[in-house]
Amino acid sequence: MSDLANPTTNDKECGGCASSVCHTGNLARLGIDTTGSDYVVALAGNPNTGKSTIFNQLTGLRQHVGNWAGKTVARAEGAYRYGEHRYKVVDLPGTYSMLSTSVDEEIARDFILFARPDVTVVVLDANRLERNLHLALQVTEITDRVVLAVNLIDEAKRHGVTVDERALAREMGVPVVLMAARTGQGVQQLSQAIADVASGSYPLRARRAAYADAQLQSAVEVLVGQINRAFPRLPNARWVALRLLEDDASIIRAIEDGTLGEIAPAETPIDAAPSSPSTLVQISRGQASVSPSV
Ligand SMILES: Nc1nc2c(ncn2[C@@H]2O[C@H](COP(=O)(O)OP(=O)(O)O)[C@@H](O)[C@H]2O)c(=O)[nH]1
Ligand SMILES: [Mg+2]
Repeated sequence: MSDLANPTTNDKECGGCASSVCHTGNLARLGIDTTGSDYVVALAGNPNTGKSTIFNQLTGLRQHVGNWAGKTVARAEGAYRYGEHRYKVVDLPGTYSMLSTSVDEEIARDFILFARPDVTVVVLDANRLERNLHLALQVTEITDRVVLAVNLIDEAKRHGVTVDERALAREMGVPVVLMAARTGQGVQQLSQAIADVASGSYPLRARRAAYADAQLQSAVEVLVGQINRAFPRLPNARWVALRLLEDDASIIRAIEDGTLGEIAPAETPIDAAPSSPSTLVQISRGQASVSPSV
């Protein structure tokens, strides 16, 4: 275990020093200096799972930690260096679902979907693993560049709950790190897991839902083709197609008002593309009434 296990020492060293570098083992906290980052790391998770606590441990910054809703109003950014690479970390607002229902959730969802961070850390509460894994499964639908940080294991231990991180990593196909972030436990291991995923040295095999339904499968394929033509640079067309088939109001709105195009600007003007956004929505509505359950 590194000296990160003793956050008091680190806090004293860092002391809010956003400008100076604080070294802790292989990890150097770079505060707000995100220049020259090699990789972007997003911190996602349900509210109160310890995202901001982990953000602070990694960057040496003091993003507000507390337990009221909406405390991470926008996304906070900071940086650290681990080994030879610099990492920009983005502390996203708490989210229960990638099927966003609030502005906060939309910020988190759009960042993971469209800004395509090199690594998305999904922070989970070890005491509410089942509920928290719902979000983890939705994120692994979008990207397999994921690390699961199972936090609050100190509390879980007190409640007699143990988490088998190897079994979870096997099931989910991504690395799992057990953490008690408030005391710094697991921060070094998290940095290593992030480095492994960022560099591609971890053999990722993220769990994906298999769509056995042939009708659904072909509806998705038709829509993916149309979406790619309307928004050639949009990542995750498959995810957008599934949401359209579900009649997801926020995605339909983003297509109709052009926001989806702004997120990932088209290389060719949308008018010149064979499929316009409004045809897309019509096409999705014309598809067989199959309902994907992601
Ligand atoms: N016992 C314990 N509490 C923690 C741990 N990590 C965070 N907390 C506390 O959990 C609460 C929520 O943490 P915060 O980082 O604000 O969560 P966020 O909403 O996900 O950003 C705060 O009171 C933290 O001090 C941990 O590993 N163990
Ligand atoms: Mg927070």
